[in-house]
Amino acid sequence: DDFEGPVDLTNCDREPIHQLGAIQPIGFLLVVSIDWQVMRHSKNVSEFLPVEGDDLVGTRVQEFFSGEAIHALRNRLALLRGPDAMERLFNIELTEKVATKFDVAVHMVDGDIVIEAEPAREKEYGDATGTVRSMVSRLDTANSMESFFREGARQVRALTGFDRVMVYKFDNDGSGEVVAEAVKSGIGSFLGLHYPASDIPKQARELYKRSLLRVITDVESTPVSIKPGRNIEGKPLDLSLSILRAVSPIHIEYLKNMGVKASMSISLVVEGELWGLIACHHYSPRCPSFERRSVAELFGQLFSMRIESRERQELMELERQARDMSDQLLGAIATDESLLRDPQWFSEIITGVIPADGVAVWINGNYAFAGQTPDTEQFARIVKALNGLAAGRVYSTDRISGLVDNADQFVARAAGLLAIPISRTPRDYVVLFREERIRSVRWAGNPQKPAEYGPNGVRLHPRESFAEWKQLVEGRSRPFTSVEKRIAETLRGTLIEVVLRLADEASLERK
Ligand code: BLA
Repeated sequence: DDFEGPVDLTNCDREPIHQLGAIQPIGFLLVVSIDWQVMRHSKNVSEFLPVEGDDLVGTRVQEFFSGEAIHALRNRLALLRGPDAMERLFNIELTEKVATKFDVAVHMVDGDIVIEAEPAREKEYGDATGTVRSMVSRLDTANSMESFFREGARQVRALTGFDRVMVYKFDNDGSGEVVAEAVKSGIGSFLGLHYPASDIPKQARELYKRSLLRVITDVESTPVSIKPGRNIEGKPLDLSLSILRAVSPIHIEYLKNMGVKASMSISLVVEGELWGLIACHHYSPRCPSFERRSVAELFGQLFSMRIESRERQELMELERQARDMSDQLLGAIATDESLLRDPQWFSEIITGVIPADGVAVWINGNYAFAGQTPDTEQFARIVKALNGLAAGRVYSTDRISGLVDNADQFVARAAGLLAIPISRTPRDYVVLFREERIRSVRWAGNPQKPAEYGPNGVRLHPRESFAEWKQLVEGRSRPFTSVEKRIAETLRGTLIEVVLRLADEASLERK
């Protein structure tokens, strides 16, 4: 799976970001065999430890680590469990020969030990678990999803001091939205902004599920290479779990174009999937200590667990509301069947559970509209198209233009729909419409400024990537979710029952 040739914007997904053969200069890296012989190392070890010469390959670690340090490392290695395990040691002495203490991470790759060390700050936490516990307890006081996300961003900003901390949530299509932000005053807000899926390529997302925190301390710093680049088997070092991993030059350019000097992101993994990131920006170089990053990472894990349980609760609440709505509909129509033709009434009841901008009802060849909908002629074409689809199921689309011609006449008002067939033949419908998703969004860059070209082309400018997102979502509404479709399906059952009963009653009356 070797990747040859230059990376450009068409093969981004293939850039081997875990094999770039370099680390950031904030620390050093050693790969040692299980008998503690150096197999590879970053070229900067001599900046941290008094070593002889600059080629350490083949030497024994005992020559520059103290016996106690090796003992401590061995003990930690014995604790490693599972394929992606890492152990951490904070504030330890690696050799008596220097006064500096180090924060150290150890993990295994292909049977070798990877040791990464960076100078420790003076002990920052008397009690790191206490810090995390109080951060989390603040989260639990939030009484809405929105304030929960905001509190999460605030806590991470208080912990790490980044200028901007965002909760970035992925959509089904991989694009994302800044759903919460804690930001230094006076630098503008990214809240509510959307970015296309390509801003975070596929392999990066895969990697972020395994390795939960990455920091880029200074976009101007020169990466330090690891030598040899390829071992005797010709393999580059797999840096997937490395805490010092140098970052893709493409992404560095993206950050520079955004004016960002340092960044950090913490993975939010919910039910085994990358749900989003806590993304942090700083407008000057910034390097939180490894210990502080570890606290942030643990906080991210607990935050993710709370997202999971809050989302589950939200779902249960929605399902309860859906049942209430069904009961309400049944009861009301039973006493006043004219309600069945009242879109205003439908709209008030249904959109509380399935948000929509307009509702149309089509019964016995009669239309009725409420809110933002296509007009009569347009709706007739839509109904015709719906009749051509598989019968007897709820149907939804976020792009009506894929269903009927000339939809551009009304997409701004109604770009997506969810149709609930409520009778067999002739088919009657209740249709929910959603407007086009592009709203006026605030943007941090200056849209009047001409696009800037960097070595990797124009698209890396965040403004360009926004333009790309805009293109992708043009003519589309916010999609109807699977939960919403399920609720609509239940509702369909209820409505069909009522419609059939009314039809029976009507035919009895005629007899
Ligand atoms: C990685 N892209 C990332 C990361 C983020 C973003 C958060 C994780 C690394 C980090 O912490 O900085 C994107 N950052 C954003 C977004 C916001 C933000 C959307 O703050 C919104 C506010 N990027 C591109 C294109 C390519 C690309 C077109 O825009 C590829 C052609 C690549 N992004 C790219 C790569 C990485 C990345 C390769 C991985 C970097 C790494 O971990 O080595």
